[in-house]
Amino acid sequence: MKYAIVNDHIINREEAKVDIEDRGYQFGDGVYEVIRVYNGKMFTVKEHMERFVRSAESIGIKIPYASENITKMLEDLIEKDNLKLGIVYMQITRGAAPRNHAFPADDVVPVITAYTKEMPIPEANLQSGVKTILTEDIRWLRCDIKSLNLLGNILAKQKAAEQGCYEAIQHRGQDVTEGSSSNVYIVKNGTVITHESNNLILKGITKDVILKACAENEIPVEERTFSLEELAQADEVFLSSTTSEVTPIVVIDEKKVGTGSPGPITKKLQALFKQEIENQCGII
Ligand code: DCS
Repeated sequence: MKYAIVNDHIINREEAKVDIEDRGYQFGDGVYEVIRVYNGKMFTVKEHMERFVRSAESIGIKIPYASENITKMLEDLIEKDNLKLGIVYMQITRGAAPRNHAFPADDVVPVITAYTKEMPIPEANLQSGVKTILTEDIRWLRCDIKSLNLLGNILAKQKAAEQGCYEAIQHRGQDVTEGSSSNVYIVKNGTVITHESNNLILKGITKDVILKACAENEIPVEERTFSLEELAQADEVFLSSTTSEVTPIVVIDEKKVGTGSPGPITKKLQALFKQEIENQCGII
């Protein structure tokens, strides 16, 4: 889109430049968020801002602006770009300093950047479901931090893409963790099962919305590690993320999940998720 945020200014997108010694560029030393925009309004923005602060704090970056001020800037950016349906991408790096692994002196100022992008609701995927592959989770042990370091994730996603699949479901040995950019769930005998939010996965904001909807609608949930065997035996499988919402998974490694089409609990959760979007952002 036309504009970008760099620190506390909204500038023309073409004028936004990166210092070649920015630590985000050299080390992936920073964290990020992707926030959905429906009807020109950010969905679950408070939760995204809280996770942004938490991720930054966990790697020792102090965000130099109050969350409310950043939110206000993002709202201004969305308005200037006239974005109705899409996302905001936002990141913070530790800043630019002569290359050295250890943190630079305290006077180095973190760099925040953000921009918007139009993105439709992935209706076809929501309707029909997507194909996936399995891949070993080769990432580090702090996947709870929404780090700019995404090598493990991008290699997994690329492997999926090369096989004509939408997502890679990662596992550590026999334990399923999450997708390369999504949380993964199975449904067995009416119970929704998904990995507990610990250091091995990202605590998805979409996941929180889904689990709240389950609680409010008496859909049983188990937040625990589940195995590849349980995944193979599941009645339904789905994934969730800011951009993918609640997407049914209908194929894993070329094998059909359940009947091979989106299941009833997945569809119910899609409807509840849509309801929550409309509560926050209006009819879509
Ligand atoms: N797990 C991983 C590894 C992710 O990258 C994401 C989101 C999620 C889970 C789901 O989290 P949210 O529900 O909060 O989106 N990834 C973002 C991304 O990189 N692009 O879009 C969403």
